[in-house]
Amino acid sequence: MSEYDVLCIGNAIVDIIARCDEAFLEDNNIIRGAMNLIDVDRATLLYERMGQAIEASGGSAGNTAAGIASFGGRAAYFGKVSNDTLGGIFTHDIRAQGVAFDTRPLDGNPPTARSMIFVTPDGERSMNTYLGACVELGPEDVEEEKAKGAKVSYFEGYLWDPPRAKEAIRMTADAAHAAGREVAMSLSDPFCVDRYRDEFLELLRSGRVNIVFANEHELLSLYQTSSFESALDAIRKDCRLAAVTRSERGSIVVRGEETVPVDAITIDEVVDTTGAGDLYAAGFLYGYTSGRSLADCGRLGSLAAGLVIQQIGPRPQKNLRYEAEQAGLL
Ligand code: GMP
Repeated sequence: MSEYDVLCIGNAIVDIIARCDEAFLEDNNIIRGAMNLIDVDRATLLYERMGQAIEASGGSAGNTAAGIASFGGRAAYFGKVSNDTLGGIFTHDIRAQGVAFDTRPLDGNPPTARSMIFVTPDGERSMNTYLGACVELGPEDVEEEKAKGAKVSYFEGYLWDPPRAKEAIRMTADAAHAAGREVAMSLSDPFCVDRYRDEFLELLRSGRVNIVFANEHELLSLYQTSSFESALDAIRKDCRLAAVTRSERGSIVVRGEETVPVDAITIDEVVDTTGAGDLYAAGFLYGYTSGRSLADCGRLGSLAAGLVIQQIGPRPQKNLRYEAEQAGLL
């Protein structure tokens, strides 16, 4: 018996979200559509320049865990916050969604991570992340029983930025595999892939990672090619199961010789793309751990991703189980 469907591991971050125009990104040297890492001084500067904002719990894998719980799945989370206001908000929100979250918080220093997210009129999000407490996540935070008891352990590629989180991932993956479980990862961001390309390829090729989530840009970055077809062929060989998202063109799931194209849902207006990939992974992994076909896993991913981009903030306000039932997917 498994205790959890999915254990998610990631940088525990509170998002601070505001709209801006295109010029703002250029004037402030923010790479559009990317996750930009910032230090505390730049965080202060950007916050001073930011317009009226709203705060919402985020963190890529945290959003995935919250999404899985919203579908009715059993989710757990490892991530480091501090004992401060933002840490309290993060902890409240993820637990209120029904996710088991017991990572010991820091005593206040460094403070809980925050990402200042600027959303341009087209709905694209450009993130500026101060990692704060996340730099302290390490092997001492691995709750082995949770890793052994989860059908899938899923982590973000972003965890290669803080210094010791990768050690926690290796421990978790080994515990999971020893218990006959599977390990999944997200490639997170094309620039993150560029920073850790060789290590990510090694994770896939060594079999430490069994399932990979990537968007088109991350996949092309991984293989340093401009050809989607050749990148897809490469990932097929490097990883047992891959789900590649392509914004409004939906996603493609590949497993060996199998190729499953999945449509995106029809969207009225893209409000804020924050969380699209995270919620795609949530839907997919909820479906996967409940034994559904790859096509249905992809459809559940499309539904959750499509809902989260029609609202502000990275965690769906709607109940995903209800929405999936209404859509005839559950
Ligand atoms: O990016 C992950 C997923 O989010 C995609 O596979 C789509 O399901 C969804 N998505 C992201 N951007 C868009 C968009 O612009 N339009 C639509 N319809 N879906 C999107």
